[in-house]
Amino acid sequence: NGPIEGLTVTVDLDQKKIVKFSNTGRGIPIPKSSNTDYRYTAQVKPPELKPLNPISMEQPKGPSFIVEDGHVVKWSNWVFHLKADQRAGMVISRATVQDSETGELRSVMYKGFSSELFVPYMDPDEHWYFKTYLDGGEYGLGATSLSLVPLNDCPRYSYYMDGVFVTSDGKPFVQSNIICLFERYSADISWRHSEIPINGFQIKEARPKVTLVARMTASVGNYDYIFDWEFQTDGLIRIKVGLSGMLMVKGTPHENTNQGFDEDDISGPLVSENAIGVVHDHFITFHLDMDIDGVNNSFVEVNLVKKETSKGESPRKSYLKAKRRIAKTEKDAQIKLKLYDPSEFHVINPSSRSRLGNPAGYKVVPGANAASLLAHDDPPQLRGAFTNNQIWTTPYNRTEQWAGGLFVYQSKGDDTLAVWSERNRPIENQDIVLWYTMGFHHIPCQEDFPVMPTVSSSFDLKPVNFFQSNPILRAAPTFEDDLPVCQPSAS
Ligand SMILES: *[C@@H]1O[C@H](CO)[C@@H](O)[C@H](O)[C@H]1NC(C)=O
Ligand SMILES: *[C@@H]1O[C@H](CO)[C@@H](O)[C@H](O)[C@H]1NC(C)=O
Ligand SMILES: [Cu+2]
Repeated sequence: NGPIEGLTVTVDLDQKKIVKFSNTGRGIPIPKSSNTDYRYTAQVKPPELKPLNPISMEQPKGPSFIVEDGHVVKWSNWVFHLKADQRAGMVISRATVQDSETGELRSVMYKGFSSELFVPYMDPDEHWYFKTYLDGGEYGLGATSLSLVPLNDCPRYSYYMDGVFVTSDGKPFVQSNIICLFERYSADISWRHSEIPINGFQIKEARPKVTLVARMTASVGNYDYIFDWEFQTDGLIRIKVGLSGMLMVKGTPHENTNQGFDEDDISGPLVSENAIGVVHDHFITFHLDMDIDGVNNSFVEVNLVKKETSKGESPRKSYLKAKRRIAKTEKDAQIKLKLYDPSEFHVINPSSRSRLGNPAGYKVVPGANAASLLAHDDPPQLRGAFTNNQIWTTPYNRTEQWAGGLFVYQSKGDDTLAVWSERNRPIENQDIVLWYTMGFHHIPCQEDFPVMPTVSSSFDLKPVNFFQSNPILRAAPTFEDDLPVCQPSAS
């Protein structure tokens, strides 16, 4: 199943005619298929590792969440609506969290989903230049989703949800078990503090972290994407994307890097005999319609500015100061991430104030990221221009949901987030949508072949002056008696 390199047939679908036939790949062998079967049942050699003892998380009283009407999830202090969409994949809407003082449900996000996924390959060759996919609009992150594998994709006690989609001829169909919902205990600590004993008096406090995860995967051709929305009791939402599956490889006459192999002549590293892993990027853009305590919100950049002291003022020469700037219009909220000029990015409700007068907010906390370095006038980058910034904020507009445009097949980039944002509309104290793009540069390596171990990145939506104080201060620790030690059942 290796590539037949250098063979491209161009078909005019309207005329149903082959309009071009190009075969420049003579002399490039088809890579051997040996050692590429990744099915467990097809393995002939023993596993690389001694198998680990069985491990799982037990929930003797069952999970703590409930799902009402098939979609409304209630867990701990969270209530939200969860569904699968043919194009966006998983959609979280009307996410509300309980106030830690009053118990009242407060709005955090009206709707959040992955709006587009852009994957440009870095090879200008006649057979490769067009491999610049918009996987959301061209294939669909729900349409390419298959039933999850119990115990391996999702743990025991998961709740599975179906997607109700439509075929290309307009008939409805059910894609079963494509979302799973489960509680996660990964032996992490949600908070702790201990104090050095003074007069024999010691304090040691620690709380375990248990979270709720909604997961959906997409198998878009060769690649697999794993989308997680993870909810924490401290109000944080972590959005994580994992990449696995198979590389799209390019055939090459080379079997190894010894003979006549010139890195400058090829578009990526050799990952197997006669197969190159072409360098490429992945960008996933999220539409996050934040509604912090209501629809009218503002985007605030809190910039850390370096200050220098004047002579004799202090033994210190420099320090940092946080400076807030409210974005008035869209262009004030076009953000390129910078390590040496850092900022926090808050969405606040200026009319919802804490007892101290701080506006209630959530901040978007970027994780590992990568920016698109293609020329802005490169045709694929025009179509993927929503990756020109990592963060954008637009006024809510129901026809501006899809960052690459509503119709992306053969699009030229005239209906992208970059085009909408160029209008520079007012965004202060309005119903606004925050857009965050997560990016990966992928220089393949041998370990990525034949199937890649998962690579992932995430970003957080984290409360900032939303609660009056630590919202899980009064959470109970776990005691020995809370956890039965499970024994294997007698056979
Ligand atoms: C939001 O602000 C708009 C003006 O920008 C106003 O017309 C609307 O009433 C406000 N909505 C709420 C719920 O406060
Ligand atoms: C809403 O979006 C569409 C498509 O971008 C645009 O034509 C329209 O002008 C927008 N409306 C407003 C009020 O910005
Ligand atoms: Cu990749």
